[in-house]
Formats: sequence, structure tokens, C-alpha cells
Amino acid sequence: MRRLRVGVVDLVTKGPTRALYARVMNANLASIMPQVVGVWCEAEGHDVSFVCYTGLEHIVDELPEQVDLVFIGAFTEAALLAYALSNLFRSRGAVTVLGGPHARCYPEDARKYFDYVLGFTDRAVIREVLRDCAPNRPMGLHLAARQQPRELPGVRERWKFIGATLRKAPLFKIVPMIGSLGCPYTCSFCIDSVVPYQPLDFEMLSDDLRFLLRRVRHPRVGWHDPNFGVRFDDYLEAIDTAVPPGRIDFIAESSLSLLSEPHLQRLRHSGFKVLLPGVESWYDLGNKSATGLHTGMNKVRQISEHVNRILRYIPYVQTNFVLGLDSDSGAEPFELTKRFVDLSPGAFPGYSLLSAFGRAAPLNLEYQRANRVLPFPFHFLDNNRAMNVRPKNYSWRDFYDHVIDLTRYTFSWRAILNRFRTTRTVIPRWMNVIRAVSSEGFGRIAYYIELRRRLDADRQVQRYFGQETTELPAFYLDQIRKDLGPLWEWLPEGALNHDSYAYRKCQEEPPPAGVHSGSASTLRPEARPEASLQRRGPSL
Ligand code: B12
Ligand code: SF4
Repeated sequence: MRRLRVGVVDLVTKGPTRALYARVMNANLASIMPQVVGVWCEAEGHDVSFVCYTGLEHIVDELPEQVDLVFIGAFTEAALLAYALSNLFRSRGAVTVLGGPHARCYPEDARKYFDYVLGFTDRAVIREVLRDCAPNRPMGLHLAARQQPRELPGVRERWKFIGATLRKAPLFKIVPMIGSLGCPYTCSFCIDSVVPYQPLDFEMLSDDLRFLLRRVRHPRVGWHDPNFGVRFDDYLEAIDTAVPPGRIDFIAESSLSLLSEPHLQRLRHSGFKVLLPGVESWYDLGNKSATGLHTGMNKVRQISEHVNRILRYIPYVQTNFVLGLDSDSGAEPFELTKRFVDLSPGAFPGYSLLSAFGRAAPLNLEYQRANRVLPFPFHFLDNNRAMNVRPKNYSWRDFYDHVIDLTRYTFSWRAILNRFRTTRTVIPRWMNVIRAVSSEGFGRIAYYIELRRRLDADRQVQRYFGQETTELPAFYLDQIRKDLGPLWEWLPEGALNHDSYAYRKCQEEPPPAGVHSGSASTLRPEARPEASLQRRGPSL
């Protein structure tokens, strides 16, 4: 095989930025898989240039002038940036590959702009792409392994790329690690609800932690496991055998049902400093939060006690909620969340607007069948800047009134002060304040208020939200142009629009004959000819 010049780009932002938060945090949001891809490409004998794009670099200057193959990892919010970059690299003669959440959720769309679009990715898939390395245009190949990889290179092997990324984090540096894939729970809105739980090699994990202790004075590790702690004892054993208490700080996302008091004691002992449990809803998903049949105010009391208990062991807790679920109606869910803010003043509430990321979750099919999905450009699909599912039990105006009210309550000076007083340690205290007064708190309030004003006054916005038109209001178009900066020029034609019903259409159509097939036996080509997608006419 020819020795290739390979570029790997990890996009952790949706465009160039100078924001203070981005300077401090973005490098800490780096993904694991682009680093893995870098390791696998080198192991196959190729030259790799790696860049984690945090929005501060001149992305194009970071890679060599001539690259044969460029892998880009992107969330959907960064899809337009990824499309623009692909266009740019293709213009210089490179073959381009997209992987990551956007590729998994919107492969039909991504194929228009990339030569390869990857779903589940293991070493065989990467090897196949390297071997093939050909332009596939106008429609790229969609390749995916049958399941999540059984093993991934650990910190030791990824260190070269981790180190380069963390040099961009000026204040604190978070090393990304993972010990499991998939999840045993079945929350219907989640991408992992249909992916079986699978632990990775715990011995390698211990070895990686020892390696890290030799490299960094006081490491911080962010676990990227979809649901940390499912095989709790094995997992903690692997950590405790390698890490003397207090030598590494850990951050993890874990469901409340896994955070019993004995588990919390153990987590504290092992150095866990930040936990992000999902509450999601006061009326749904009781099994995940271990509240069984309790709903409404009963659930608020129960969860709030639980969260306060967690805070006695763990200094920083973010509780995640989804706003606009079908189980919600009227003011009550929002009022209940306000009560939770009062009863658990030390927790930082993270709010996500209900979002359907293409084919991410089984529930998305229902939204598409009910014609409830709005075609917001990918750029806004970050759980906040747009809600692309029409709420079942609210008008848009009512919904945003409630969202504004709740966000104001949560980030009122009274709540900020309560949070400050109740939080015992210094960094978490100030972290809460910074998040509240920055784009996440105050910034979102201002954004939602402006949007709400437009729901009354801007005819384009009204018609778009009312699903009378799919023509993008200038309000949104201007934001994309501004956010992409110089890369706007490279945005391929058509990239602002996507078929937001592609998932449903694929499910309804019989598999097309003669679908191109990848050559490796592990590959599951999921390509569907574009013609069959387009035959069904406009999306709304
Ligand atoms: C850990 C995690 C985070 C971490 C780490 C983020 C990161 N950069 O990796 C943190 C907390 C920082 C985070 C933040 C956000 N997240 Co998040 N996160 C996850 C989570 C729980 C696990 C993802 C993971 O690492 N899995 C392990 C890897 C190995 O598996 P995988 O993701 O399935 O990837 C496979 C393939 O896609 C492929 N692959 C993945 N990346 C790449 C890259 C390349 C180049 C290639 C070739 C292949 C490839 O290989 C893997 C093996 O098969 C998922 C939910 C979930 N349950 O999966 C959400 C998820 C990915 N996050 C999501 C979102 C929306 C966000 C935020 C926008 C939330 C917000 N409002 O702030 C931010 C965006 C941050 C950013 N831009 O970097 C969505 C993404 C939906 C989408 N289509 O964009 C998900 C799916 C959750 C959901 N809502 O359903 N997140
Ligand atoms: S517990 Fe978390 S990771 Fe697991 S299915 Fe539910 S939302 Fe997804």
C-alpha cells in the first residue's frame, strides 16, 4: 500500500472564535476517536498530522499543504464547518472522510460532501478506507462496522495526540478516557439506547492510569463512557489498583440509579470530583433515575434529596434535564424544575431543548412520522440554539415563555448566590458563577428573549416555526455566516438544507438493489442511492 499523508481533524467547535470560554475549555472537549484514528493510521504505516480545532487556530495552516486523505470528526453542530473544510481539502486534491456523531446521525446528507462517511468505526474500517482511498463523488460511500469496536488504543498509545491537544488548554487539562461503550438502559431519546453495553479492557485502563501518573503531576480525567459505572465494582477496582487516593481527579456522566450511597463513598475515595447525572424529566424515565413510579413533586423531592446526598460526597454536580418532552404539558414541569433549583441549590442544572438528531434514536422516527421535525440547519442543533421537534403539548410561544422563565430563575442573582454559598470548594464555586454569567446562562436568556420576540414580530420566523415554509429566516442565516467567518466561502452549495425526514424515508423504502458493497468482511455498507432519497419530493 502507498504511504499516505493523512490529516486528522477533531472539530470541537462550530467555527472560528476568540471567546474566553473557548480558550479555557475547548481543548478539554476533545474526542477520543480522532486520536484513535491517528494511532491506527500510523500503525498501518502512514504519516499522520493531527489537529484538534478549538476555533483559535488557522485550521488550514495546521495541516501540511499536501494531504492525500483527511479524516474529520464532527458533532452535528459542527457539520457545516466540516462540510466547508471537506470542500476546501478536496479542492487541494485530498480524499475526505467524516466520522463521529454527525456521520452516525445524518449519513445520507454527509455523503454529498465527503468521499467516505463512517458509522461504527473499528480498525478494519479504517484499514479499508486507507487501502481504497479514492474520491467517491457525487455521493460518498457509507461504511460501518457491525458493532462498536471490541478494543480501542489507550492513553499510552494516544499520548502524542492527547499531549498536542492539551497544550492548547491554558488553565486546566482534562485527559479523555473511556472504559465502556453502549448502555444497558433504553431511554428512547438516546443514541445508545440500542447499543449493547460492553466494557473495554479494565487491565489496560489501569495501565493507562499508571502511565498518566508518570506523565502529569496531578491529572484530571474525563470519562467519555455514555453511562459511567455500570460494572461499578470492576471499574472502581481497576481505578483503585492503579491510582493512590487523591492523585487523579475524575469527571463522569452517570445515571442516578448507579449513584447509591455506598457507590458515592467509593467514588469520593477514588477521587471523583465532578458527576453529571441525567434527571431528564419529572414524568418519564423513572427507571434511569431510580424513582420508579414517582412523578411530579414526589419525584422532585426524591431526586433533590438524592442530588444533595451526592453533593455531600462530590464537589461538583451538574443535573441534566430535557425540556419539551412529550410527557410534559402546561407550566407544571417548569415549576417543578424551579422547585428543584430551590431544593438543590448546589447543583448546576444543564438544560437541553428536545432535539432529534437524524437517525440517532428510535424516538426520532416517531417525530418524523408525526411530521414534527423542523429543518433547522445542522449548525443550530446543539440542544440549545434551536429545538427541531415541534412540542406536542405547547405552542412555540408558550414553550419559549416557560423556557425563558425557567432559565431566568435558574440564573437569577439569588440562585447564583445560593449556588455559590452551597458549593464548598473553590473551583466548582467559581465555575458555577462563570457558567451562569457567560453564554450558557445570561447569553441563553438573551438569545431566547430575542427568539421569543421574533415569534411575535418576525413573519419569516413565524412561518418557519409554523412549518408553513422551509425557507430559512434571515435571523438564522446571518448567524451561520458570522459563525463560519472565512470558511463561509467554502460552504458547498446546498449545505444549508438537509432532508429532515431522511430517516423515516429510508425505513419506509425497500432496500435498493445493487447497493455498492465495501470489500472488507467487517464492513456494512449502509449506502442508499441518493435517487431513492430524492424521489420522495420536498421534506415538508
Ligand atoms: C462523552 C460525550 C460528550 C463529552 C465528550 C465530547 C467529545 N468531544 O467526544 C462532552 C461532555 C464534552 C460532550 C459534549 C457535547 N455533547 Co456529547 N456525548 C457524549 C456521549 C455520552 C458519548 C460519546 C462517546 O465518546 N462515545 C464513545 C465513542 C468511542 O463512540 P461513538 O461516539 O459511538 O463513536 C463511534 C463512531 O461514531 C466513530 N467515531 C466517533 N468519532 C469519530 C471520529 C472520526 C474521525 C472517525 C473516523 C470515526 C469516529 O467511532 C466510534 C466507534 O464506533 C454521547 C452520547 C452517547 N451515549 O453516545 C453524547 C453525544 C455525542 N453528545 C451530543 C451533544 C449534542 C453534545 C453537545 C453539543 C452538548 C452541548 N449542548 O454542549 C456537546 C458538544 C461538544 C463538542 N462539540 O465537542 C450528542 C451528539 C448528537 C449529534 N449528532 O451531534 C450525543 C450523541 C448525545 C445525544 N444528545 O444523543 N459530549
Ligand atoms: S442511561 Fe444515559 S446513556 Fe443510557 S440510554 Fe439512557 S440516556 Fe442513554
